[in-house]
Amino acid sequence: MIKTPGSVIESKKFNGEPVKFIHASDIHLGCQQYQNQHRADDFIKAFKEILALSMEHSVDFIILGGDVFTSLEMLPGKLLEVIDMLTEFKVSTKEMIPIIAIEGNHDIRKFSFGLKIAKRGQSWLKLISSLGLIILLDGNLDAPTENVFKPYDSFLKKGGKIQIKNVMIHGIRYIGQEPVEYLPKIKESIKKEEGIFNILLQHYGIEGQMKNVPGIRLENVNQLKNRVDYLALGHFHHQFILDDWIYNPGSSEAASAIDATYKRGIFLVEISKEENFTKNVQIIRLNNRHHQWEVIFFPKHLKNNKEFYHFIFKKLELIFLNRDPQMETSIDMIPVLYLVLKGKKPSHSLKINEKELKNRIRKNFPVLDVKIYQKFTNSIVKLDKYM
Ligand SMILES: [Mn+2]
Repeated sequence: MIKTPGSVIESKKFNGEPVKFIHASDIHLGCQQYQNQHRADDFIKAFKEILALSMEHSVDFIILGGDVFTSLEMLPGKLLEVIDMLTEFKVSTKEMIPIIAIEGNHDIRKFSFGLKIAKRGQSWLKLISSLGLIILLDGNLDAPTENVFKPYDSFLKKGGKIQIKNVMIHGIRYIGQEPVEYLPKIKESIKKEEGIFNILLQHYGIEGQMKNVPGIRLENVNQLKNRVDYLALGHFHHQFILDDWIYNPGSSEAASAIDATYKRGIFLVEISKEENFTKNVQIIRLNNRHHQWEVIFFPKHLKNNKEFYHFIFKKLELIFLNRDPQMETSIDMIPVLYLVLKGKKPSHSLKINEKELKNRIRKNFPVLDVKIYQKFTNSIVKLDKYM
């Protein structure tokens, strides 16, 4: 069977053969965390792992729920790495695993280089879609309902839906954090066809799944339920599954220190049909760099720099005493260290130079980078809620 991304693959009924796909989101390619080059590579590495898993499990397609790129600013070398990786994937899979994506708020940011963009909508995803490396879906909400989800045209590289085996994937780019007003139209535009499993790819969260982050209320999104078999979300970096039909995998790499504490990963989904469709959803945790949180408690006021460094280094030596010897040999194995300083604040004469402290720790211990949180009891900074 000849199958090119973009073509509508033959529509035969499920004959017991299941359809498999990977649902990932929020890869944030181009993220330059802590201005650390190796950290930037971690995001590309996470994408690479998703591609490798898709081959290992022989999936039929991959869906990405937006925020594939973190911003419009990206170094040419990094973009080339992404293009080379996708080209190699396309060749080695003989184009049998199409990657289907939508644009998230980060992909189509309002600002670039600190300036507001006059014409919003440019994205790196559009660029790699025009190179034929991914299928970018974007339903047109301004069109009449029958034309919102036009079948993907692989020549024009445009469309709102694509059918792979008996799965119809619909997608619309980011349209706001709470796009409730569009839901009735989206519902009307999705056809429920006998023997077809409907996926809707969207970039928003569900209210209550992350504290203080806006999202759609579950009761509102429920109106889509009789048209959509699998609502594939992106946006919230925290993983959640609701009522066995709403799925959000979370970010692929930790795009912030808080992300590192969330449950995140990807979904490997298998759909089969006997009487009705059955879904088997497996949660896969990606092999991300380790994020190590350590707390050092100061039982008394330390008076000078020498005492301060001596105290911290003695504690760190204990912490890293039983480290995996592999850590020393591979830059991929060493963690990002989040160091929380608690207890009695060192006396005023001692000024903590965080930059110097970080550099000295990096020089002496197997850590990729260090983030320091000063949470002394008499400091005015409030304790983080997740500590
Ligand atoms: Mn995101």
